[in-house]
Amino acid sequence: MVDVESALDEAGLKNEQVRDYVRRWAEHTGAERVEVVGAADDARLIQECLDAGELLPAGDGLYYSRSYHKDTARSEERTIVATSKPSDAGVYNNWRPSSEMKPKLEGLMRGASAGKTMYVIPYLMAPPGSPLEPYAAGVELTDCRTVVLHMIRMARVGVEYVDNLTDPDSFVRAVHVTGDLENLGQGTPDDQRYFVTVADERTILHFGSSYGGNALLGKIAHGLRQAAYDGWTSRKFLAEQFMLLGITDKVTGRRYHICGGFPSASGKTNLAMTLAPDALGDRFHVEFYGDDIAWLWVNPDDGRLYGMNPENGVFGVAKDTNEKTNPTALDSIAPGTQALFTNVAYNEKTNEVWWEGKTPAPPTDLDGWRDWRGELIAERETGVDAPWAHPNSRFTTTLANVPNVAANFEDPAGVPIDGIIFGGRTRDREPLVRAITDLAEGVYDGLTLGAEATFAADGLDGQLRYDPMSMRPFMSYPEGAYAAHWLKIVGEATDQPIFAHVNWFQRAEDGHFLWPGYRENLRALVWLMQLRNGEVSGRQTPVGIIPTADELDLAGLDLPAEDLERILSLDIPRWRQEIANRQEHLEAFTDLPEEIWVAHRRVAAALDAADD
Ligand code: GTP
Ligand code: SPV
Ligand code: MN
Repeated sequence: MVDVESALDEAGLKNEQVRDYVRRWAEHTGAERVEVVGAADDARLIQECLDAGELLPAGDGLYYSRSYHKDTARSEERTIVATSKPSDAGVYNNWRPSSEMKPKLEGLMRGASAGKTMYVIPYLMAPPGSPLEPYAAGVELTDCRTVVLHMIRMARVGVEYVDNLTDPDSFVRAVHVTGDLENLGQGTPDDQRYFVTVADERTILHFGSSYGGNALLGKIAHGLRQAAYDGWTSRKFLAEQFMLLGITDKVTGRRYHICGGFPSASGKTNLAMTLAPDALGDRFHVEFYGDDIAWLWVNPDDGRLYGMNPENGVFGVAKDTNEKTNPTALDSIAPGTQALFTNVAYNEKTNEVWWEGKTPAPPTDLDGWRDWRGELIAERETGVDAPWAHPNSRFTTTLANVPNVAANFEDPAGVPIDGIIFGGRTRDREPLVRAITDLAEGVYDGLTLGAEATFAADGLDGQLRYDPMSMRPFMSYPEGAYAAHWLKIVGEATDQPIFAHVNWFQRAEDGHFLWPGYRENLRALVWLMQLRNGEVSGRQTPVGIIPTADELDLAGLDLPAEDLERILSLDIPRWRQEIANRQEHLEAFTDLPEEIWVAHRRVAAALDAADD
């Protein structure tokens, strides 16, 4: 029997409820050792991973790992929200009774960590002192050492976060057991993996993966699914897959904060880390707060909606990250940052890493290069042009490494939100930006966010699907109640944010993007803030206010006139078709608030009345 008591004593972990939980799962999983970890253990754990071959050196203070080749993304169909209440079932949350799922997971996890170390990771998903701190503490148990290194970067980690809880029982119990990855039948009818959030017990049980959101349980399992459920049941807050950024107007001194949802792998990290385009750089400064999760609540002192990023790091898509698209991301993974790379290509002789889009063409000297699966590139058969890096390969680094991170990024007070934006990969129909000033219509717009699916989820790419508020894979309670909760929380704000829908991904018939995207996206956000201030008025359309060509600051941008015209206009017949799809999409949700239907009918009627 493993000596749990000494491990807990040695770490100074005093919380009796946490100790009970660790004891129970150490025994259940059959782990051989128990080790409590904190951020200060990082260097030692890195060295242990290097010694064991779990990490490879990727330059000074940079590390590389490969995951099992069938374990490279979130698995949506294996992800389940379980509770004791059938009324918690929604369209997207794959609800199952907890009485069915808990025994199943306990069965899979029994004895499954035999011979391994069980790491105990006490963490906090909030800046310390946040008003939402009571919902932010958790303890992940994992039998995978590289998961610990990722958690140390993505969350605030240490025993202090669970030893001083006002209610010693108010932490999320998050158990991760890797399982025998080579024998789990990933993607077959005999799939053994289960990723379950038992939301009404604040317990997360994930079995069968060591990748990303399947395994770093503070991130989306707690930070999104559990937190969304907690925010709803407490009636206090929203937890959304949103980026959060600040814009300072250096001329007027005004600061704006914008948050917003884009489905997975659709541009949150890139937008949040963006720099102003050179031509606008003298006037505007962009600050980074968060790239994947925002928790939102109303501050009763000033009646404004506030937001904060509960994470401590970035788990960013590597593909197409380069000097031009995202220079701040490159700085955040530069030598010395202790960044981790997963499933990119790796040169075993030079220790360099590469991914598609890092440079315009792959390295010409193939010597030493292996693809994400570990195969030598030089030995590929001719004609094989599979990507060197997995399309969902990632880098992991801390917020503090991002050069334009906001000075107050850890301020527990959070920041007041001026704008909420939604955007997906949509190759037609959606203009560059359309602003919405009505709350119900803004929420309606979020609920009807649609996008092409991406590689961030197993087996999906390119299909069009609705992804409400970019929360489809993270939804934990029924969509009707979710919409009502949005109306309630944001409705409590006396000074409400403006909403907008943006699209950086519209394409011409020949396939080229009509808008250059990346840093240039700031131009649409600046216009939105000017609209909120009443400095521009735009053009009212059936689906919101669109900028006129002369309102948009296009200084230094060489955009073909016909492309500009396309992204600032509406294809009305195409929009009328969309309304029929939306009707069907929304009808699937029970108890959708009447305000949302009113907004839908108003938009539909305005489109019917519009000229083609
Ligand atoms: P998750 O971490 O999966 O939630 O993704 P994300 O929403 O943070 O997406 P990210 O910013 O990492 O972008 C995903 C992909 O979209 C990357 O390959 C980017 O290069 C690409 N991308 C981001 N912004 C733009 C843009 O403005 N235009 C174009 N064309 N591509 C973009
Ligand atoms: C996403 O897929 O939206 C991510 C990566 O941010 S993961 O943590 O794997 O969910
Ligand atoms: Mn995400």
